[in-house]
Amino acid sequence: MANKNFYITTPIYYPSGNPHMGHAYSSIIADIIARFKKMEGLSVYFLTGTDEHGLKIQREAEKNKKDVKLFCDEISKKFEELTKTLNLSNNDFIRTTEKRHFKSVNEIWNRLIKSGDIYLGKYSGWYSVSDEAYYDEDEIIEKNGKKISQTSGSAVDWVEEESYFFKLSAFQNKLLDHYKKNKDFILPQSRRNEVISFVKSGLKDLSISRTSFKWGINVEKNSNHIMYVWIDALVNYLTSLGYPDLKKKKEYWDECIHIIGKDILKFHAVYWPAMLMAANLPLPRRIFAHGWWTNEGKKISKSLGNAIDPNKIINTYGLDQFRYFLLREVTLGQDGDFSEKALKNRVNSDLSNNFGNLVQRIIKFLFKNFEGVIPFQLDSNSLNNHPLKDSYFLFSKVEKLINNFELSKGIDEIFIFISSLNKFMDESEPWNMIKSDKELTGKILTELIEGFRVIGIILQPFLPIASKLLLDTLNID
Ligand code: ME8
Repeated sequence: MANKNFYITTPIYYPSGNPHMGHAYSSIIADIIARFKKMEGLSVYFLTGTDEHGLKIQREAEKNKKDVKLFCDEISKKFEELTKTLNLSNNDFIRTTEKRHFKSVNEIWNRLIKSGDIYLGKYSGWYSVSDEAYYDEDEIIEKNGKKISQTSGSAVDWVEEESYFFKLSAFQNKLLDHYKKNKDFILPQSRRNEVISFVKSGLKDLSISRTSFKWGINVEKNSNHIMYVWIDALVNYLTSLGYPDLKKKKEYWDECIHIIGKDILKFHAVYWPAMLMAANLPLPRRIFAHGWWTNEGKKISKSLGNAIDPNKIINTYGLDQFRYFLLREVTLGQDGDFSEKALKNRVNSDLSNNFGNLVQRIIKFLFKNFEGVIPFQLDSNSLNNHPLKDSYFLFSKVEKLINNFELSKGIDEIFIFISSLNKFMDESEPWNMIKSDKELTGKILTELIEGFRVIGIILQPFLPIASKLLLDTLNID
């Protein structure tokens, strides 16, 4: 029997600034999959939250002249509010400053000590506070007299201090073996290939503690060391399930999918599985890295001040409209470019013209001519060459696509069906037909409304508001 549990996570976001469209994107992808899995009858656990430690957050709080915990409280609240605005179906919102998380992180650290995978040494190298990441010399370039990371463009500082290390190098072959045996552990395949060549090129031990600042989880037995924020952050996925006590929710962990942006793939696909291997814990099932959004061709960045506020977009265009655009505009896994013009086009042509008008016209017509009562008894055997016939295969088609992370194609299929209903309506012209043949008109309307029923059901994970409205109008539970 198939496993009945399903666990899906978003990255936990840094509350260093207000949430923006990129954050909303990861969360919406995870929400659609979570809702779809629920519809399939699985017991779903969906986690999101905020990643609150590290020098980046400490500095941001200092810049704002705020106590760092109060600063996190304030911004984390905005991320939590966004889960409501986005109507996310998450079961938990985790904050890494919570007590439960300290307990869980300490347990992992102690396990790594016990397995002999942590040792004390001295780190000297480049570190980017903005990326909370270490870089090798060959990843650094000079721009306007400043050292920056070649991949992210963020400034780097030279760091030299005592540090604990994780023996990442010892896991190179085990990781490669895992990728080989689990072909869809990292998706899309192009990202998998990137990770494999990165790991093949050789892994160095990872510095996992710092002594030069205070905002983080102290190493219990050597408290002037603060754990590296990524070691702390990744463990959140276990904390939420009750770790170290996994008794109640272990089955979720076995079915875990991490949805992340491509920027944090190395942490999830290399560091995290190695940590889990060292701690003798099972690995997540899959890691899916989606692409990156730009704003009218420009990278979204704090310095450019061009982050798109999802609240504003939703207030102006609506939540379903925003969800639809993000999904339909780019193939999941690829990069996309945001512009209000593109959003307006999508919303007008697909949602309003293709979908909204069809439903409104037919329902109005039904009320005017049939007092809102479905006039005909549908016989599904008489549906040869009828667009409805295909609709009964739509669920399994969309299901396959979603299980393959082809969310854009999934929604595409639904809108192809909506177009075929539009064509059917145009060709059968119920508004003319009613003058000569009320019975046949009733049959056509019934068929169209049956089509709406199918659409209303299958659109639920994608467009929760519009689908609810449609199903409520049709009086379908
Ligand atoms: O990296 N396009 O947090 P973060 C698409 N705390 N997605 C984007 C995006 C964009 N322009 N900008 C951000 C962190 N994202 C860590 C994660 S997980 C244990 C710790 C999304 O606040 C995307 O999912 O910088 C990316 O991976 C994430 O936000 C980074 O959020």
